[in-house]
Amino acid sequence: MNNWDQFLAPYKQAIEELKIKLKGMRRQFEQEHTHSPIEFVTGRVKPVASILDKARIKNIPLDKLATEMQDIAGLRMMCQFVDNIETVVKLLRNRNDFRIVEERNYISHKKPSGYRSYHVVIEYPVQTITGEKKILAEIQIRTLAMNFWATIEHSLNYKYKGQFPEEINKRLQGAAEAAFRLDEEMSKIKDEIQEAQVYFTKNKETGKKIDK
Ligand code: 0O2
Ligand code: 0O2
Repeated sequence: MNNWDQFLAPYKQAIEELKIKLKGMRRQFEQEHTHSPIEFVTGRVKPVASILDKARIKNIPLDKLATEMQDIAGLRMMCQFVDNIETVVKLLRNRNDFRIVEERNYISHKKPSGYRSYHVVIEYPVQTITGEKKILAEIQIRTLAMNFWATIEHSLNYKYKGQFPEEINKRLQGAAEAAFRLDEEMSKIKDEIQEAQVYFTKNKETGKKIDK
């Protein structure tokens, strides 16, 4: 096992465990036949090349990665509606299996790029054969619309290395505004949507054909 494998092993374990735990929250809502504020959960360990890039850009010494790079382990919880985000954050605050060390609200304070999301940084204890190891992980909570925008912007960022041509920049700002309005519109018809989803789930369970 090389040094990176050794360093990243507890992060990998944390991601596996946390994915099961956070997906479990969604399953519990489903079992109770209540609308889940969580649509889906993803998780990843940051690739070594991205860790090195970020360390260089942010001047983080490699021996300080564990304390200064908070998103080596990263999870995302996607929600349908903006007000689900607060519900999810409260659920996270109530858990006893990790400690929240920081919260960053990029929804009330969106980034200049147009990025919106709620970030919760946690300290998570991983049990290893040599004892407990506490690692930092970042949970990003966002709506499907916020996720769509961030995913597209992230790929463009990769291509242009943050130096967007003016035209692309304008389009991205416009798209961020459109994603914001989409969230607003969906919130306005939330009750209608959730009623339809209950109807759909019930019919799926009973295997009945849905008449239009
Ligand atoms: P299901 O039944 O599809 O909901 P892995 O690393 O492969 O072991 P995982 O969780 O399979 O773990 O992969 P990852 O990449 O962390 O998460 C992908 C999960 O997010 C998958 O669910 C996808 O279906 C779900 N997903 C991704 N994009 C979307 C999306 O746009 N909408 C919805 N509804 N789900 C999405 P699962 O866990 O395979 O289960
Ligand atoms: P990845 O794995 O490529 O997504 P900074 O990096 O300076 O923005 P910091 O202190 O690391 O900030 O923490 P922050 O901003 O809370 O979290 C950084 C992560 O948030 C990024 O990780 C992205 O996932 C996401 N993010 C922040 N700003 C933007 C943005 O403008 N556009 C998009 N698409 N995502 C953003 P990385 O490092 O990019 O890693």
